[in-house]
Amino acid sequence: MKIYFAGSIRGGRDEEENYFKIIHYLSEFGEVLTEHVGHKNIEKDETKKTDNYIFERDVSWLKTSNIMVADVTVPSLGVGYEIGLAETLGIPILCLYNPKNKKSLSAMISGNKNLVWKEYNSVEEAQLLIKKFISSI
Ligand code: 6K6
Repeated sequence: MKIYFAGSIRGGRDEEENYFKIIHYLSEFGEVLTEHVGHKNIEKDETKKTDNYIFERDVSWLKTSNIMVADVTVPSLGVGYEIGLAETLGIPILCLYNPKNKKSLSAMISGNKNLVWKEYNSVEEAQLLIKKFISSI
């Protein structure tokens, strides 16, 4: 199974450690195409690539993915775009939202019946939600 993990990059890296742990867990279920989203040095590694290269690469990965898991705790234009594209492509989407940041979740996510969104307060909770989501599809 190919898994597309989406998480904020230029939107802010506050949740970077959680991304890393969630990606590590997801890799038990299949290949996480975007494992670099959890890397500490993504800003250094990926800035060697052009924005157009990153866009084309990520969109082509998304098109081959079987599921998307998006951490929507930190608002990100890129993550929002990827969720919209995954919806259009009919890819099952799980959005994980940690309310600790006190940034309200966009109604474009919480009001969208074509995706599943869940709150989590710990990585262990996120893992359970992922397990349930994967066994439901
Ligand atoms: C890092 C720092 C500055 O530029 C970079 C390199 N950029 C990216 N590298 C890899 N994936 C990216 C990059 N920018 C956006 N993405 C994709 O969009 C990822 O798949 C993320 O899920 C999402 C993040 O979007 P922003 O708007 O928060 O950057």
